[in-house]
Amino acid sequence: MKRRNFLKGLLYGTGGTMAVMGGLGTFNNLDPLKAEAASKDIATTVFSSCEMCRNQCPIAVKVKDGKVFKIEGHPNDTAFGGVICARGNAGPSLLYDPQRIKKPMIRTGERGEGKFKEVSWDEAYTYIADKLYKVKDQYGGEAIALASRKGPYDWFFRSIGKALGSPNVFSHEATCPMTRSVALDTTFGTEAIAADYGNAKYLISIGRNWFEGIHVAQTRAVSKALSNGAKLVVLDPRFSITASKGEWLPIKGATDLAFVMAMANIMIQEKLYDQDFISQYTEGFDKWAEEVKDKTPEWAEKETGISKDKIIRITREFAAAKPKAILDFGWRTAYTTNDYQLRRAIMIVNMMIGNFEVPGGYYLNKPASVLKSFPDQAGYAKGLGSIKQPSFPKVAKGRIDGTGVKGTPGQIIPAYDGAVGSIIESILTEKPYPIKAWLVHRFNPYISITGSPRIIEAFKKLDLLVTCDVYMTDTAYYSDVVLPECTYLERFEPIFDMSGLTPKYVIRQPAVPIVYPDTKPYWQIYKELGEKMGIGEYFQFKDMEDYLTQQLTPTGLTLAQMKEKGVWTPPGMKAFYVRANDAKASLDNVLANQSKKIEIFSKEVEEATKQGVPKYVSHPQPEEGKFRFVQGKVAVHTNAGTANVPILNELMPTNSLWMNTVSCTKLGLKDGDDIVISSGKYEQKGKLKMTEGIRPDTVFCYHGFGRISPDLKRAFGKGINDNYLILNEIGEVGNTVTSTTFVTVRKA
Ligand SMILES: Nc1nc2c(c(=O)[nH]1)N[C@H]1C(S)=C(S)[C@@H](COP(=O)(O)OP(=O)(O)OC[C@H]3O[C@@H](n4cnc5c(=O)[nH]c(N)nc54)[C@H](O)[C@@H]3O)O[C@H]1N2
Ligand SMILES: Nc1nc2c(c(=O)[nH]1)N[C@H]1C(S)=C(S)[C@@H](COP(=O)(O)OP(=O)(O)OC[C@H]3O[C@@H](n4cnc5c(=O)[nH]c(N)nc54)[C@H](O)[C@@H]3O)O[C@H]1N2
Ligand code: SF4
Ligand SMILES: [Mo]
Repeated sequence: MKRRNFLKGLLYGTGGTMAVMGGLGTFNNLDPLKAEAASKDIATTVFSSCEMCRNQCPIAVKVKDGKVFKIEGHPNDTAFGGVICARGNAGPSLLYDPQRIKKPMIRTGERGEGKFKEVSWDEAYTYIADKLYKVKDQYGGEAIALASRKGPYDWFFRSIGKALGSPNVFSHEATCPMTRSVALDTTFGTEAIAADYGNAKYLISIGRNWFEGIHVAQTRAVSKALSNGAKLVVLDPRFSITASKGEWLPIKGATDLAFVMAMANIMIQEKLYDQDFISQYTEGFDKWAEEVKDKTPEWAEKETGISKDKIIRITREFAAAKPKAILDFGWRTAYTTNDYQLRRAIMIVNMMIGNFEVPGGYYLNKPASVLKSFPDQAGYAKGLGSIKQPSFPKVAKGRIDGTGVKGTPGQIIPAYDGAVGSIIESILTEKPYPIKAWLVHRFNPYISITGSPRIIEAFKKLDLLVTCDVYMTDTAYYSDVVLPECTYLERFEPIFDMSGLTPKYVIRQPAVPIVYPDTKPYWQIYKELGEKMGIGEYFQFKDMEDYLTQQLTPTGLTLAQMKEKGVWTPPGMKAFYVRANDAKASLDNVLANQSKKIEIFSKEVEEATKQGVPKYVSHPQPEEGKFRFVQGKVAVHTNAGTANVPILNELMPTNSLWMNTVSCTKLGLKDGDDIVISSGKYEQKGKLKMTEGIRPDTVFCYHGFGRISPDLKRAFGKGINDNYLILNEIGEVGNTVTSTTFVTVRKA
């Protein structure tokens, strides 16, 4: 394909491929021309940030006659280039959806029966407060768990649990990038490391699917690299949209570590690595060299199904492009129980080409707090303030997942995130002690954590389940109290620190007044609940404008400036890489490890996992008649979030199970057949998609479907819920495990 057509295809979707970025209208009739015509006489533009997924891209919201009619990318943000993705475009469709939850509700029937009564906010708060204090009195504060998708609401939401003496506060991270974060943390002493895709000349993706698992700035950066001639190699058992842009290697699932170790083996054999970098900045390389000594390309060919010649060629190409080459560290990194060791090995191979703190490699994010340590840059540092809070009561017991404070020997999972799946285990097994109340914010465990049937069992055992969401989700449907939040287009949120190569602050502010008068923003919900519970001292701000002002004061920026600009970066400051002009520059201000070295061998990890350097573990492969079941993102939906959003539901109302043509023929199945997928223990019905674009031993579906809440009227009962089939396993660093379940498939 010619480069220009290729790029056009990328932005607007090639034949058969759904639009990846931009271009979609936002009225229910999906007519871009109408939206364009309306934009000619706009009344106002409000700068804010998107929340159709957690990337929080800066946006320009077009408002006319008090209604949002269109959302565009923020025109002045270079990384995002003034564009948003299809989901971001669909914001107004969520905002005005009559199926949003509009009033607080308390369950009246049996759990899962769907009988609720509408109540006032005061009744809802009183009910929650009474039940929480009952649980606390009977079982202790530790019997209360809180889980949310990691985000700006954490401070407010978590304050409730911490004030009640609960150590069991969780983010969703164990279902997403946990293995990568812990790998970065244990190698570099910080997880705040990012990749400079835009300047890279060679990119290898290990399942990272930039064109469906979208982050607008990253997807654009990869597009930029490709249009500048960079080579892309994609290891994925499935032909993803990303694979279609480069050389596809249909690797056997769960064997990526063999490929990565073989790369290291070849680079050492052929002396292709950067010996100066390794000796100046790293420790433990010898132990790694020993570990990969027998991980030859011949061996890796048997494990991965990729020919040794290809592994050798790609390794040579990768090393030749050093340091502007990136072996990508992934995003949703929850494939196997030892995915963590894979992510460590990936970063070690990257460091072998010295692609750190140089353009086209990896770099430390540079927020104000980091800039302060670089004398040349300190002038640009303007750190955000935090809001005063009295100290929380001491907790009586340790966390249910056993995670402790970082730095404790044997302890590598960040306690801020924890292993969210352990909530379900604790409810069901009462080990190490039972969780009796669960507060859920902006998170849908039923769809998002593996083992959905067990999750329902767990819900049923609780004394209290509270969900705060914008929809009556599957988890909300099983809750005792449902709290309706207003959407991101109707609320303020804390200033968001989005620093990358330069510091960057982004605001979220209401574009329009609250649409459904009985919905509220989270900051108000948790402040009011706190006050009702007698723990109001943890919420020391009048309203969000006061909160934002407290945050901004130390920076010298005003709220009025942020409201007007939407995004702030230090004027005149250039992106800086510590080693850009000096390959031997000190990394002492970058590495946060005590050793101030990049730890290829880690004592801490040796103690925690017995793998001071990553070791290979061979995972079983499916026997004849069974298939490895893998999943992924689709460009027009977000995780568990958007299946019911009108426009996005219209674009893609359901998912299907991808199976290779050869396997379909063997089983006597054809495209579009109604099928039953079985993991032995659990079954899901679905439709079959016959394709050449997947390994014959693997099946795939897009995540986020198979919804059981009838109040999601558009999405209810459509498609396959992957997590219903996936057998629950918890990985080495508390991660969920989503690529090691085998299934059989038959005609329905
Ligand atoms: N449009 C859109 N964009 C999103 C999201 C969304 O829901 N929709 N979600 C956001 C979030 S939360 C995240 S975490 C990111 C996720 O971004 P990515 O991690 O890039 O996205 P996934 O689609 O989950 O990637 C999974 C890919 O890995 C492959 N895979 C499965 N098992 C294996 C294996 O063992 N080895 C290899 N090599 N490949 C395997 C699957 O076939 C699939 O193509 O996307 C973000 N952006
Ligand atoms: N098998 C399998 N499991 C997976 C994945 C997979 O690919 N395969 N993907 C994993 C990944 S990468 C992730 S990140 C997780 C994501 O898991 P979740 O965090 O559960 O998913 P989200 O789509 O982010 O949406 C969470 C909820 O937020 C709600 N929401 C949206 N806006 C608002 C708001 O303004 N306020 C409130 N209160 N709620 C709001 C949505 O309605 C939705 O119910 O799932 C993980 N689970
Ligand atoms: S990636 Fe798309 S949905 Fe996510 S925040 Fe950005 S524009 Fe919104
Ligand atoms: Mo994620």
